[in-house]
Amino acid sequence: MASYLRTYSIKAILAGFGFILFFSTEGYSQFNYDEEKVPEFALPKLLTSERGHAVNSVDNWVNIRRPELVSLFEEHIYGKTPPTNFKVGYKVRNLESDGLPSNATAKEVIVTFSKGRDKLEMNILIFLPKKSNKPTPLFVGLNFHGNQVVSQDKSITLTKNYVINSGKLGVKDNKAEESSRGIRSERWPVEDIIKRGYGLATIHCGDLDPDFDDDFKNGIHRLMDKSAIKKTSTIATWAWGLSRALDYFEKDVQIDHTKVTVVGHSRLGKAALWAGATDQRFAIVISNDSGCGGATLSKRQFGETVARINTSFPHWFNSKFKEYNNNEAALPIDQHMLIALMAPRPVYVASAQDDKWADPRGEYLSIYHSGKAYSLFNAGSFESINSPEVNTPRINGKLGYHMRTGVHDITKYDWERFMDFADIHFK
Ligand code: GTR
Repeated sequence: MASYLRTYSIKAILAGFGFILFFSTEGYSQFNYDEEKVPEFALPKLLTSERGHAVNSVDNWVNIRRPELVSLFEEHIYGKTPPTNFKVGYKVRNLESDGLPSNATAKEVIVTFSKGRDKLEMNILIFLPKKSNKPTPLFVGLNFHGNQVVSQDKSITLTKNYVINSGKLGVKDNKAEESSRGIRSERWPVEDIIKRGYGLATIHCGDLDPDFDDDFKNGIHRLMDKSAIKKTSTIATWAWGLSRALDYFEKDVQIDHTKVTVVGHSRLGKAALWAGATDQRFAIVISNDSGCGGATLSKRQFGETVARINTSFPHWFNSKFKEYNNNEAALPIDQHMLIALMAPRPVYVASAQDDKWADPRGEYLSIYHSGKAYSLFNAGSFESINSPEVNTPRINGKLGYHMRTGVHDITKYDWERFMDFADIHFK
């Protein structure tokens, strides 16, 4: 126990240190931000099967290419999704308080996964419109620092789990404090979402797997067989949690589980994409500034690189992905194929102009090239390889993209576009 605690705190200090380094300009300077200096690169062929056959029908895609690609992403990048052989229990706690958005009802659903005597709890915070007499379509996304950051309201449970240091008030030594209530409310515009007729559910990613490299000893990994642990990754585990939330939505009569949009920002956008790829029950998939290992192309040398992400965050991806450090050309897949795994469901990629680290151009190219899979379904594709102007969303069939002005963040502008997109497909 003592040595475990020691490892835990040393890792926490290192994680904090890495965070400071990451945000110092020095850490950035060695990376390429010059479009002119992007070396030529070749993308693997989306519509050619591993046996070299042309994939030219929906049938070929669904039965041959899609399963091949899911396996390739598992093998080379994300690892295996944790198993589902746990006993699952649900406990609902309605929140009643004046501090909650006036147009919403709120509840927490405590999902307990148990194996023998060991158990893990995941807390889903759900807001639904007060005035609704039919099942509500819902957005679901993970949060970085605990559900309490969404609203100042005191009735929301303050997470006791490890949170990453935010550089903002309210987190000390990777523990959330009372003052963290509402610190991210601008990222979660609950009232606006409810006004537009949607519900919102969020889960702290640290409930599933705390975001530091501990060789998978905590979170749901505690309950898993050793052999399975080695094959997974933190991104796959977060995606697994999103799917388990969807299991609950299927049982809740207030929620329209056929209209659940999975959304995520940054590292949690990577998780949203992998959740959408592995679980086709998600009706719409949205990536916000997810960058390297998310929506952007790995083979394009711009901003964050595979070597850098694997060094800073070794736990996010599987061990095989490390073989592509400074060796992206050898990767048999790239992220346009990940976006294509959403086909024919609607998918939206959002970038921010000044978020060069996430490579907005690479994010656009990724969704652009995924269009070939969407075309098999007559579900749209972008005509132009040129990125659209800033603040000018581009939508064609089931594909959506925008690049807003500003920095790495998820803003009211982003949410409004996501809801416009959901309106097109749901209403
Ligand atoms: C950065 C990481 C990015 C992105 C970001 C975030 O440190 O390099 O890939 O995921 O964190 O999650 O905010």
